[in-house]
Amino acid sequence: MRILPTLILPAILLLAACGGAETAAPAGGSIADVRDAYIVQPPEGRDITGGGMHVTVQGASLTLIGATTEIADHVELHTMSMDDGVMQMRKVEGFPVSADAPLSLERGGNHLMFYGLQPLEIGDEIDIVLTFVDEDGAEQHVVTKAEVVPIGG
Ligand SMILES: [Cu+2]
Repeated sequence: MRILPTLILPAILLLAACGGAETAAPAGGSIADVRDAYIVQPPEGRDITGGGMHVTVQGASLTLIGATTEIADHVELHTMSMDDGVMQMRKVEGFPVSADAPLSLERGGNHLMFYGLQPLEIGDEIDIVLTFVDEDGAEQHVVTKAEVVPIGG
């Protein structure tokens, strides 16, 4: 089994080169791992919705700076807070994530907001491409599958 590491390494480099790797490891060595991603099915006739996921990082901290998906025109990073008893969402430029402080995006808190959605069916699995940047400004892309869930679920 000693031959395995030498076989696997070129395959990883090849995937990273074409941007297709699930977890790309740049020279800096930080690896982002994304789990449990979901997109909430919007009410009928609406094309805006929210979504979430859980992100952990091994190595130096990263910042999530954006997301794209084929089923939405664009995706924003939002915070949510209560101002005078009113829920307020605000667009932000990035969410930091480190080994000590994982990032949870969820309904009622920090979340992803999808605009210009195509129709979604409950249970659909949607690819989302997340862009992270490290402290040196190097970008890293992570592809994750998000499940479409009902609004009350
Ligand atoms: Cu929002």
